[in-house]
Amino acid sequence: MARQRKPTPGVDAKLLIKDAAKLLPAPSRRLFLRGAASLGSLAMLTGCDIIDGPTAENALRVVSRFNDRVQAALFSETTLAPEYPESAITRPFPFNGYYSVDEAPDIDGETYQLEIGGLADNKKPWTLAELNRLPEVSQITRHVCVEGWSAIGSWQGVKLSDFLKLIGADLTAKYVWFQCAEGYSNTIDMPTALHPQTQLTLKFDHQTLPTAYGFPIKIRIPTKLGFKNPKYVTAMWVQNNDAGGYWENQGYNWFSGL
Ligand SMILES: Nc1nc2c(c(=O)[nH]1)N[C@H]1C(S)=C(S)[C@@H](COP(=O)(O)O)O[C@H]1N2
Ligand SMILES: [Mo]
Repeated sequence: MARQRKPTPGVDAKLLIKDAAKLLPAPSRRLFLRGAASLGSLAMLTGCDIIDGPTAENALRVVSRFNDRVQAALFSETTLAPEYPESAITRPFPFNGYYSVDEAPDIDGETYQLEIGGLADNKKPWTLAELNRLPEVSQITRHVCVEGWSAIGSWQGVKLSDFLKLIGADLTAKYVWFQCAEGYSNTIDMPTALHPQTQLTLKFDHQTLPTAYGFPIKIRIPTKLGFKNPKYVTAMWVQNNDAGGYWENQGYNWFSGL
């Protein structure tokens, strides 16, 4: 016998179930929708009695955290994002930010320095000239934005795992946190930071990264949604605490893998 549940004020159970299903990773979503899609089964799946939360938003956050755990478990350092030929590059590549392109940060490349902090042996700041002398890697991959568009771009830069080793970062630390010039920020987990396609990007299509796409530095992570790819990066911290990020703090999935 199904246990009767008192409705939570402000929560439309049907809508909540629909939203929650959208957040679930595909295999569990199919199972969930095929079976009795109910708040009860959602609670069983997530291990949390979500309707005890005061708001639907809280409930969705619980599902989202569950999703993060599942995705983090599925994430593999050896699974590569697809790469594409030059002819597939989207031109012009779209700009996106929480402001218009003419309000994008205008950083002076001559005086710029990338600040290093946290659990790293060598915290010497890096100039662009120094970064540009490091061995270059290149990728043509798809960028996927939660706002409903995707585009294929060409990015060049330094393999982030090589850079982390170079600065003597503690590779057993849990997170890498990025601070951006205009206040945006982002935290990624260490396995993602060490993924072979995660790049400290200095160029777009073999040219200096244009202002629109994050000059002087973007962190390109083709295994993650667009908002986990910080632009205008000014500081990088290796740390064990999760400093969150611009969208994550507003309830978006932390892991946001593809
Ligand atoms: N500093 C900073 N980084 C950011 C953003 C931003 O607003 N500021 N937007 C994110 C989002 S939501 C997307 S989709 C991509 C867009 O990158 P693009 O302008 O190169 O397409 O940047 C991500 N990184
Ligand atoms: Mo995005």
